[in-house]
Amino acid sequence: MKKIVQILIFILLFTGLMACQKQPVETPVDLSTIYQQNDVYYEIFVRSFADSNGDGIGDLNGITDNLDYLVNLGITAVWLMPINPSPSYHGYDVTDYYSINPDYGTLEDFQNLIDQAHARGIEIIMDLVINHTSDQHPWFISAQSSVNSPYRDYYIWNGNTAYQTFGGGMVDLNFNNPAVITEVENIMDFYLDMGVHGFRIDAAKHLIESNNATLDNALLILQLNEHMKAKDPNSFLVSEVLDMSYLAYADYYIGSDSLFDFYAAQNIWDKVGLGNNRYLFASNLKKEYDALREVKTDFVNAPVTGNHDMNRLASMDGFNSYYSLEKLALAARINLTLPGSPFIYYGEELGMKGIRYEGINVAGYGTVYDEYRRSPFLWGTSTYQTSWLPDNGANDAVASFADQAADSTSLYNVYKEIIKVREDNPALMYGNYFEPYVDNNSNIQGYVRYFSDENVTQAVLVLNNISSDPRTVDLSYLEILYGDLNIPAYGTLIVSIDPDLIGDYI
Ligand SMILES: [Ca+2]
Ligand SMILES: [Ca+2]
Repeated sequence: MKKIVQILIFILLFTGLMACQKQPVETPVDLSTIYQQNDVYYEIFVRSFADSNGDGIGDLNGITDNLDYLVNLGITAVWLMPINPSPSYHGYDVTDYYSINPDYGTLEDFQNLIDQAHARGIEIIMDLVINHTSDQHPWFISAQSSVNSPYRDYYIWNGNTAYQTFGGGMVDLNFNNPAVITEVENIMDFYLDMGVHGFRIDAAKHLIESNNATLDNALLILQLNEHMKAKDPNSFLVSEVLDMSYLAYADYYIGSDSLFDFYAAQNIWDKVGLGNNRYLFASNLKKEYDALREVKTDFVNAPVTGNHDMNRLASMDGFNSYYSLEKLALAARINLTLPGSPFIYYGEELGMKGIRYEGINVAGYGTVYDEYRRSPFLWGTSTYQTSWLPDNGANDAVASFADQAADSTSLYNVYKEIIKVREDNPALMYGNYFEPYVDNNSNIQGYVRYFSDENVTQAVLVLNNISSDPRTVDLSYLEILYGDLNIPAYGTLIVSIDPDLIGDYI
């Protein structure tokens, strides 16, 4: 008995010491195996990421060869932008849903990528581009050739002209035809059987054009998601509803596991970047989360600071001049402490720049629009460097991965550190609890995150200094998980708080 008491005292002392060293919160089980929809995502434009065979074009084997890059950064899941054959450089107009763009590799390469990623604890989701096909897809070629084609009703006709939401030869599929839904379910099954974790539904609000489009689309996505869940209950479906108002996308939680949080993104751009109405930051987000919770209590949001359809964060007004690096770092720390599964667009961790051009000619390439929002990742070494797009000098002043990895103060290392803090603290990683800090003002914007299940209960307070002056907070009695009580300009402090005393902080 005495021996057992000694052991217990030792364990208590030992765990106390561990806590002082900011070790991960101790849990009897690996929570990531329970909450499989919570990940830290990395969005990859395959053409620009890593070239394995020297043709200058990124490919699947290049990703496989660089999975350790993702592991070292802390990434646990990847969103691959379209990888099916397509006549366009971006791939958002598919000609064959069952094979791989030859520039990117083969189905065998994709299987190998999935398997190698799984071996490192990384899941893969795919872009599911189903609002439209390419007008070069065999379905459409047949459909256009004859009103008697079995594929005629796969599309939406006005006379002999097929409806296009986006133009450019992207012809909309007809989701009033059950055969089209079956085709999509078959495509999903094909890739789920290969081991993908789920899908990102492209252009979700355009799938069905009707007077009741939001509900019609949400219910269509629900049908697809239920099909997927019957096959894999842990799978993940995130819908792209490109709107800056949460009121416009909240109802898509009817069928989606997750939605990109463009409202939070816009608040980050506006409050952190431009400094507008900073005192509203946390309260705005609370309003959004409360609205989402009314549709789906266990919503898993997908916070972002940008994606391939937007000018890169480092090129945005407010982020491209004074305190640029500090603001980019704060945007990252906010994005990675919000509820859900945060997404990082490749190159954001380096502060890469890039904007849209309205059809200018680039020597050696041709006419460009969104290409420079999706430019080659900056490895800093020739190995794996992609070069399909001529360098326009926009990133001349941006340090490469090789340089940033060696610099402990780099943006890359800010990302790496805050991702680790998120993954070590269940209050940040799981659940969607979010309440604004009681003493928020126009400089300090904080929020409490909390998580509790049968394995662990934890609460943390995240304080962001959205100002160019250092701010000192009087919380010295709390355990610091990240940062310093003297919060530098655009800095972040994360402290552990007693879950029973949350009421003192909100
Ligand atoms: Ca290649
Ligand atoms: Ca449509």
